[in-house]
Amino acid sequence: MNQQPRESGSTEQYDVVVIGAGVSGMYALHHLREMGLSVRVYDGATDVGGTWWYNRYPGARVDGPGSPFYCYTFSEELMQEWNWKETQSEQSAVLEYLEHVADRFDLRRDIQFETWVQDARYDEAAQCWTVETNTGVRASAPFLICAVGALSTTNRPDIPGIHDFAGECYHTGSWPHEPVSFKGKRVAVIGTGSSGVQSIPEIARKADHVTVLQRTPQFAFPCGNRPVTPEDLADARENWEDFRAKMYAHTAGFPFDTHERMAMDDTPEERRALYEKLWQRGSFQFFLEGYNDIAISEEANASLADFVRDKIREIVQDPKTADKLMPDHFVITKRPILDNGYFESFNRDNVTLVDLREDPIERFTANSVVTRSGEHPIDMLVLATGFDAISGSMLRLNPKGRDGVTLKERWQDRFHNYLGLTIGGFPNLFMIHGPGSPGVFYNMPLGAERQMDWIGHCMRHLKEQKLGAIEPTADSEEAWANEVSALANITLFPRTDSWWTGANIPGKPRYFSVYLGGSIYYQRIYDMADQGYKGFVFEQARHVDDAEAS
Ligand code: N01
Repeated sequence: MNQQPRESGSTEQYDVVVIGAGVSGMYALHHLREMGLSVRVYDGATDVGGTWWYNRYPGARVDGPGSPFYCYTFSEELMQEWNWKETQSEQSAVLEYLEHVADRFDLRRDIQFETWVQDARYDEAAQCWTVETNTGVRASAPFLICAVGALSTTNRPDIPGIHDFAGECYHTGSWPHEPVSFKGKRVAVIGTGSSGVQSIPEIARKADHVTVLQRTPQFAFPCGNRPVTPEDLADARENWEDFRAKMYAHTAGFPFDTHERMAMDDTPEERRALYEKLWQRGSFQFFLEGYNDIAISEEANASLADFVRDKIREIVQDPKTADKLMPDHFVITKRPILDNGYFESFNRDNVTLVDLREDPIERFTANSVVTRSGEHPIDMLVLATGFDAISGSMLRLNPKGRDGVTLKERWQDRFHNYLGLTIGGFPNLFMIHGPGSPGVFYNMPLGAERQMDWIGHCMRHLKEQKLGAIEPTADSEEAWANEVSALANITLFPRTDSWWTGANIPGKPRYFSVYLGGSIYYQRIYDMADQGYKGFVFEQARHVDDAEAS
C-alpha cells in the first residue's frame, strides 16, 4: 500500500480516512502509518485532543484512576520522557501531553483541522467510503475509522425560553478558549454530574452568587489528587513492562490488583473502617480496592451508599440542604464522580441549591431562570448537562451504508453492532469506543490502542486474502447484543437512569450498551479473528489491480 495520497478527479484517495483527532484518532493515525498506509484525519477543532480540547471548564481534571497510567502505552520512550505532575491531572496537563504526542510522532501533517465531516457514504461497487467536509474536501478510502468520541456530542436541554436568555451561556463540554470571568456575576449551573461537580466549587470561589439547579442528587467521592512524586515516576519507568502487563490484565486497564473480598464477608465495623480508609485516600481506589460486589449486590451497595450519605450529612452544615443532596439511587450505577470540595460549596453564603424534583424549571427569561417557587435573576448560565454519550457522535455523523441506509435508520431501536467495532450494512467501517465495547468502563487511551491494533490486524487479513469488504452478520450482531446485555444484567447498572443507559436523552433507545467484560473483551475479539473472523462475511476485492498497485 501507498503512503502518498492520490487524486482521482476532485476526490482525494487514501487507504484510510479517520474521523476525530482525539486520543483514539491520534493513535489510529500513528498505528496506520506504521502499517505503511496513507491516512487522512479530519477534526473540527483547531488542534489535537478531542474531549481534552473541548472540556476546558474550570476544575476539569482526570476523574478516573489517574496519572501516570492514564496514557498511551505504545511507546516506551514516550512513557520514559513524560513528567506527569499530579495523579488527577488538570485538563491543561492532559492536553499538553497529547500535544507533545502529536509533535513527537509528527501527527499533524496528516490531520486536517477545523474540518467537519458532513457526509460519509459507502460505495458498494467501488468498495470504498467517500467523505465530504464543510471545507469542500471530498476524500475516498476503502476503510473508515470513526474515532468520534464517546463523550463528544453535547446535550443541550430544550427548556422553554432558554434561547431568550441574553446573558453569557456556556456548555462545559465546549467551553470557550478565552478566559471566562465570573467576577461579580450571578451564575446558574444546570447539572450535577462530573462536570457540574468539578466546576461548581471553582465557580463559587469567584462568582457573586451560584444557583445550582439539581435534578438528581449524586454520590461523589474525594478526588484525592496528589503530586506524582519522582519516586512514583521512577517506579513506573523502571518497572514499565510489569506495569504494562498488569494494565493489560486488569479489568479496567489499570495496573492495580483486583480485590476478591465481598462486602458482607466483613462486619459492619470492618466495612466502615475500610470505607473510611478509602475515603481518606480518595480517587478511584474506592472501586478498585474496595469490595468486588458493590455493583452487584443490593446489600453491599447499600452499605457503601449509607456511608457516603453519612459523609454528605457530616460535610453539609444546613440539614435541609443536606437532605436535598441525598442520592437515592444505587451508588456507582451513575458514573462515579470525584470531587474537589463540591459538598463544601453548599456551606458558602453565595451558593443556593434548587432541587428541581420539587421545584422544576418553568422557563428562562432574558435575565433569569424561573422555577416553580419563583424567579432567580442570573447573568450567566452554565450547562453542565452532559452528552449524548457512546452512540451520539456516530449518529451525528450518520454514515450511509449499503443501499444508502443511514445509521439513524439502522440504530432506531438499538445500537446494532458486533464486537463494539463493526455494524452490519456498513462494510469496512470501524468504531473506536463505540456501543458494545468496554469504552467508557476501561482506561480509554489503552482501550483505543487495543481496539485499533485489532482493526489493523483485520485490515492486514483482508489484504492478505485479497478481500474487499468485511461486515458482521445479523446473527452475530444479535449474539453480541445478548452477551452485552447478559453481562450488564448481572449488575445493578441497568436499574438506574444514567447516560450509560441513554436515559439522559429524550427518545434515545434505553438500555445499557457498554460491554462489561473488561479485559476479557480483548481476548474475545482476537478469538473471533483466530477463528477466521467468526461472525463476519466478506466480499472478494473487486479492484485487485488497484489494491496491488497501491
Ligand atoms: O454529564 P452527566 P457530565 N434539566 O450526564 C443534568 C466524563 N467526564 O458532563 O442525572 C436538568 O454525568 C443531569 O441530571 P440527571 C465522565 O465520564 C470526564 O457531568 O440526568 N438537569 C446530570 O446531573 C462523566 O460521567 C471528565 O437527572 C439536567 C447532569 O445534567 C461524563 O463525562 C470530566 C438536564 C449531566 O451529567 C459526563 O459528565 C467531566 C435537564 N434537562 C466529565 N439534562 C474528566 O475529567 C441533564 N441534566 C475525564
